[in-house]
This record gives sequence, structure tokens and C-alpha cells, in this order.
Amino acid sequence: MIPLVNQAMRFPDAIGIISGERSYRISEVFDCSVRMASFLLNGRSDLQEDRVAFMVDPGFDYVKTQWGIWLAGGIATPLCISYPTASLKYIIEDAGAKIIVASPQYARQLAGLSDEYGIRLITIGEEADAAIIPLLELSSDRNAMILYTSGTTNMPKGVVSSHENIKAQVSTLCSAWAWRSQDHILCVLPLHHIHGIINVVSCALWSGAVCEFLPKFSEKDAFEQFRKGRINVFMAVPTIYYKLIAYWETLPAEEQVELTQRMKQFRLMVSGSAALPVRTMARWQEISGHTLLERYGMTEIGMAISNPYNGKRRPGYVGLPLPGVQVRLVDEQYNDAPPGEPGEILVKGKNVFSQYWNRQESTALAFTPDGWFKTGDIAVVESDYYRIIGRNSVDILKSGGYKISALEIEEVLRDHEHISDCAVVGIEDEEWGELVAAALVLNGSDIDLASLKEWLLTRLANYKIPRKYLALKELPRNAMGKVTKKSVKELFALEQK
Ligand code: MLC
Ligand code: AMP
Repeated sequence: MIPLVNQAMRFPDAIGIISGERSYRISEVFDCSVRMASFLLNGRSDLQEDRVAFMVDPGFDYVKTQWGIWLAGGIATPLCISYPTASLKYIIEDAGAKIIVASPQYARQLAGLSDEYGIRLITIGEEADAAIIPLLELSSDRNAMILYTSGTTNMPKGVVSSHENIKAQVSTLCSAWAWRSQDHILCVLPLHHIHGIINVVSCALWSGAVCEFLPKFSEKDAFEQFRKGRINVFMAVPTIYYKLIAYWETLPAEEQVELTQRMKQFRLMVSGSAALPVRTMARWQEISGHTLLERYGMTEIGMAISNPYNGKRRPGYVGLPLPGVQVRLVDEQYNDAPPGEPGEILVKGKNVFSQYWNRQESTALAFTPDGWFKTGDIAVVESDYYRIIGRNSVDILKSGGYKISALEIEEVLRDHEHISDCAVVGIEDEEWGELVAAALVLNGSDIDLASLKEWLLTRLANYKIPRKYLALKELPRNAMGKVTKKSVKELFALEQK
């Protein structure tokens, strides 16, 4: 059986989901997932790890689709709901999707791709009258999910996790952070990434807790939910805490007091996916009464390091390795870094993914010969606690908690008729962590930034679009002719002065 579904079904009568003004008991989520599975199977007994791409809004329909795919033996491949068609096409093609499932509002955007590749397209609701068929018992070592993540190559790669990986990731967090069936979490995160999928939705369902969905993050709506007094667990990226603080500052004093009182009743508030600025942490403490629990993770491994639930949460540190997760810091030859010295974080454990989809070479390069996953993040241990100090690639950026490949954006920019060369870098920013910035070498003609943005939006997700530009005669290069990104960053810094 599917471990997550099994665990959740220990609480059949509990409300598991609140979405779109409706509550759903876990048994109802299960029944609707079985119907979805029956419809997906369409006469077969097992999808046999066929990839099912789905573009479904966060909420009941999303979980029903995800569980339905799993119960039918497929691999759930969620699509970002704000992707332009070009990015959807890349994933559908790369994953070799055999079925696409869409919320009605995305069906038209996907219909062209379904025609082009001859892939069955299901619009949510079509399954409502499907006859239920008996489902096979599936082994939990099956592949469950492919999440696309940017890397040091120019195009995103599909991270394949099995049900066993998901079980390890979720069960570790549920015990480390003391999840219980009385919990009620608000999900404000997108559901094509691990933070929302694993830490929020799956941990809640695993524990028999309630997961209430906002279709999209907004400061006002999140605080509105807090005010109602039902939510007691919250998890977000640092940018969201920054935005909530900025919004809170604009509220009348009596609303601030009411919100502070509400938030003080919460059991737990967590930050992750990017470094939490110490200033944001301190201000949030004043506003909410909570010392944010900062933790460190990655699509390929789930969560690996966390500040303690009980015990000291140190500002600027991500904490200690989670139970069941092995962590090492190593030098460039993969020897253990001397105590107190920085090193690359390596991770091993049942939480670690098995492969990048259809990319044997990238998979092999991502592991040491003795099976440790190389995260590319550099950390140091000080008084037992890990502190992240950087990444070993300048081409990976984090903006608003999204991982972004500079190379992917450069490749798109170079296709523009007025751009002959470019370099994309991340500029430090308190709200976003890093802002995407592009230095452009133009081929004679001027470029209108508004029309460049329009053009980019047809090719890239909105969160990948550069926020700052600089026109240069030529890009700074080293003696080998390689663009020196450090110098590009310095040029942007000069521009800002
Ligand atoms: C939105 N914008 C961004 C952006 N998100 N720009 C840079 N980086 C981002 N991440 C831009 C939009 O294009 C838009 O530009 C403007 O900001 C406002 O857009 P919006 O959609 O209204 O913004 P908002 O809803 O406020 O989005 C901010 C956000 C979102 C923080 C809610 O970025 C978000 O949901 N981030 C979470 C991503 C996440 O889940 N990461 C986890 C990865 S897993 P314009 O020009 O149109 O106005 C992982 C592992 C782990 O990292 O450890 O957890
Ligand atoms: P992703 O590939 O989108 O899953 O993002 C994973 C990356 O996010 C990690 O490799 C880190 O670089 C970064 N990250 C996650 N949590 C933290 C954190 N608490 N502090 C700093 N960086 C983090």
C-alpha cells in the first residue's frame, strides 16, 4: 500500500483538508482518490510507473489527483500553475508524461500539448462518474514522484522519489517537530516543490491533522486565517515572513495586538528553503512571540538539518542533522573537513532520492563513489550547530525560496534578437534573498525592458524573470575567456550606489 495514504487512513473520520470553503474527511479524500485512480487506469490494472503530469490548484483536487495517481501505480509529476506553455512542454516531454490532469482553468493551455504528443488529457470533474474498480496492492519501493529542480546544467532535471523516500522524509519530520492530530496548518506554498508537498501537506495528512489551503499566498488572506484562531502551525520561506512583517507594520494598533495574541497561541512556526535573515527572525519574534524554527533541505533529500523543536533555536544556524539522516562536511577530495572548517554538505539515508529522471550521467555525478549525495551547499559546524555559508556554484540562485539556474535564463536571453551576450547573477536582497539580475550586451539596437519582459514571460516562469538589468559593451572575463560573475555582481553593486 502507499505509506502516506495508509497512515492518513488511520484517521478516516478526521477532517484532513479545508479548501474552497469546504471541509473533507480523510475517508472522503480516499474515496475520491480511488475514483480518480479508477478513471486514470481506464481498463488497466496498473499504470506501471507511467508519469502523470498534473496542473491542479493547491487544495482538495490536488491531493485527490496525487493520491489517485499513486493508487493507480503512476508517478505524480506536478506542474507549476504559473508556467508558460514552453516550460510545461519541457517537463511533459522530458518526463515522457503519458497522462495529463488539469484543473478546468488550465485545460485549454494544456490541450495543445496533449494534441501535439497524443497524450490523454483529463479535466478535473470528468472522473466524477467513473466506476470504481478494485486496486492492486503496490509495493512501497515504487517510484512515486518527479519534481523538477534547477541545477548547474541549463535545464531543470526531474528528481525521482519513491514512496519509501517520502515515508522517510515525512515520518522523520512528524516526530522531530511533534506533529499531532490536533494540528491545523495553513498551506500558502506552491505545490510543485517539496516544501509545500512534503513538509506541509504530507506531514499534516500523515498525522491526521488539518491542512487548510489558500489558493495563493497573500499577506491579507494569511492574517485573516490566523485571526480566525484555528491555525496553530505555519511554515513558509523567509520572503513570506518578510512580506507578513511589512504588511503587519501597516495595520492599525488594535489589529496588530489581536494578531499577536492569536499567533502566540500557535504551536510551531518554521522557516526554510533559503537563509532566514537574523533581522527577519528577530522582528518576527517581536510580532508573533515565536522563535522561528529554521531548517535546511533540498528536493533531492527532503529535510536534512533542523533546529530543535525542544531546545535552543540559534539565529543564523540551521541546527543539527535530523534522526535517520546522515550528514558529513567534506573538502574537495571528499575527505572529512577538519572540525570547525567549512565543507560541502553530503547526505545519506532513506530520505535520499534515487535518480534524476533519464539522466544517468547527472545522477552518477551527484553522488560520491560510496553513495553520499553531494548537495553543493557549503556549511560549517560551530558548537554542534550547522551554519550554511554558501554554495559551490555561482550559477544557482535562490529568490523567494525558488531555486533558479542562471544558465537557463542566459540561454533564453541569448535567443533574443537584440541580445548578443549576457550574464545572469544573483544580487543580495533582504526581501527576496537574491534578485535575478542580467547584464546584457546588445547588438546595436536599443531594448525596451517592458517588451523584453513580455517576451520572457512566454518562455520562463515569472519568478525567473530578471528584476534588474545592466547594459554593458562587453562582459568581464578572466584570462581563460570565462565570464567572471563576481565582477558582474560588483558592476550591479556600483550601479546601485
Ligand atoms: C514572485 N515574484 C518573484 C518571485 N515570486 N520574483 C522573484 N523571485 C520569486 N520567488 C515576482 C512576480 O513575478 C511578480 O513580478 C512579483 O514578484 C509579485 O508576484 P506575486 O506572485 O504576487 O508574488 P507573491 O505571491 O508575493 O510571491 C512571493 C512568494 C513566492 C514568496 C509567495 O515567490 C513563493 O511562493 N515562494 C515559495 C517558493 C517555494 O515553495 N520554494 C520551496 C522550494 S523547495 P511582477 O513583475 O509581475 O510584479 C526547497 C527545499 C526546502 O527549497 O528546503 O524547502
Ligand atoms: P531546492 O533545490 O529548490 O530544493 O532548494 C534547495 C536549496 O535551498 C538547498 O540546496 C539550499 O541551497 C537552500 N536552502 C534550503 N534551506 C535553507 C536554509 N535554511 N538556509 C539556507 N539555504 C537553504
